[in-house]
Amino acid sequence: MKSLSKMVMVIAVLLSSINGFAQIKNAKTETVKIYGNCEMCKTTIEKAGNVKKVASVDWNKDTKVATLTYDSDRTNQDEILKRIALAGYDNEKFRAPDDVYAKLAGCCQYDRPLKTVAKNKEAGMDMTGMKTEHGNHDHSKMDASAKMTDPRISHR
Ligand SMILES: [Cu+2]
Repeated sequence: MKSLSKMVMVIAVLLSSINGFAQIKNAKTETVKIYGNCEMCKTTIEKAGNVKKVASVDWNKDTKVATLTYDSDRTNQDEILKRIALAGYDNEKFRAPDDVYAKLAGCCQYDRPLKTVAKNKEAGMDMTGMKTEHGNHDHSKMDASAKMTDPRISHR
């Protein structure tokens, strides 16, 4: 039994160091949709989202899905997605400022999600999503993210 639990621990440590999450405490992992095209987008998205020991972003350019791993005591999904939107990338929660999007390299100017589609289809989904999120929200975190609010990005 003793050697088995030791082995389990060793495997756990190995896995976490491979993923680079070893330094993130209170780690929470979520997957979110972030629009983008290529390897360059991946670099920009991940650089914008990553904060050493606090948040780690791994974006897949084929599926356009990012895996966020973050210290849930020190940050939240909104803060990470806001930074990514400010770097020019639309995502599930925030729309990037038009001027930042316009400055992306030509190959990186992904097809933006249509506003009308967002209204007809996603708006209903977002509403329910926001409601549940609101219910679970811890007020200290809400205040922290409110400070970061950039007038150029709109909450979808
Ligand atoms: Cu790109």
